[in-house]
Amino acid sequence: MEQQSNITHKYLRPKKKFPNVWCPGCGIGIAMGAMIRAIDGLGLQKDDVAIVSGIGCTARIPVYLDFNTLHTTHGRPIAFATGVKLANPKLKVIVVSGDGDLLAIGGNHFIHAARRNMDITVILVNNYIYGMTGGQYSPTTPVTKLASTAPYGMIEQSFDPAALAKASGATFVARGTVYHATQLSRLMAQAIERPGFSLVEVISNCHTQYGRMNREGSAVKMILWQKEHAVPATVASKMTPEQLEGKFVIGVLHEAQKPGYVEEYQKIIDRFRAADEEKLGEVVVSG
Ligand SMILES: Cc1ncc(C[n+]2csc(CCOP(=O)(O)OP(=O)(O)O)c2C)c(N)n1
Repeated sequence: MEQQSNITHKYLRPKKKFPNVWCPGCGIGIAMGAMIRAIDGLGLQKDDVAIVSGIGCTARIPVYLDFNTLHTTHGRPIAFATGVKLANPKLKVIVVSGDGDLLAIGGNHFIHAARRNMDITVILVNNYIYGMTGGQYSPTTPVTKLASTAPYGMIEQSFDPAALAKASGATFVARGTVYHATQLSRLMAQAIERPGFSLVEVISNCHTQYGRMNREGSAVKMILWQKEHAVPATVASKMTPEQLEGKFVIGVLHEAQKPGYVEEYQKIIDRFRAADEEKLGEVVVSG
């Protein structure tokens, strides 16, 4: 069997872009590795996959990857990904995005793509902050936590991205962490494999911005926090809301069967093609 590091290197563009922009210990590298292993495990060819991002630390992922890639504008990866998928439905289209990119400036695209059950996979690296631009708060920054734009503590309630995706119509929703990297890869593979709109939320660490301001310690300490606070979905289903207080659930959180957008769109195309062919037949007969 191929060594995991070889698998990862097979999909990187090393000469072009390395060294990378991420801080040492950043969870984004683990999330990227998990995604690469998921794609490799599914046996997809590089040309069968398109990875699309907006702007931010997480959004740098496609820059390093040797697939079809698009590094677009802030908040707009889902709009670009939708276009790519409709232009070439055979592609597996994956969006990688941060909590600011996906849920603040890009929030509307997110809910509507989920509502449409657009056939794309969204991998959200949730580090609870705008990492790249100086630690401003995002829609997932927890109440009371500090950010450069919340120096007295966050007073806004935060989004639960998984619950938001489910409520908006997503047909596969999962959550993992960069600590549980093997499980994360499995969840990503499940999401990529199935049609419809899928979300994998990845709980990650930004120790340089969020961690420093909130005195949460080193990268290692923040990643161990994930281990201590994550509860598998199977265990959580037997726990009371009180027991789950302060914890978060990992695993598959929601699955549903609904027609995907691409399938429905194709049905319209097929209907009009069939009608056109019928008309052409009439012209030939009457002529
Ligand atoms: C239209 C626009 N507004 C603002 C910015 C500045 N900007 C770039 S990245 C970013 C936030 C990124 O945060 P997040 O998506 O959480 O990603 P992270 O860096 O934490 O991975 C912002 C506000 C921009 N590039 N374009």
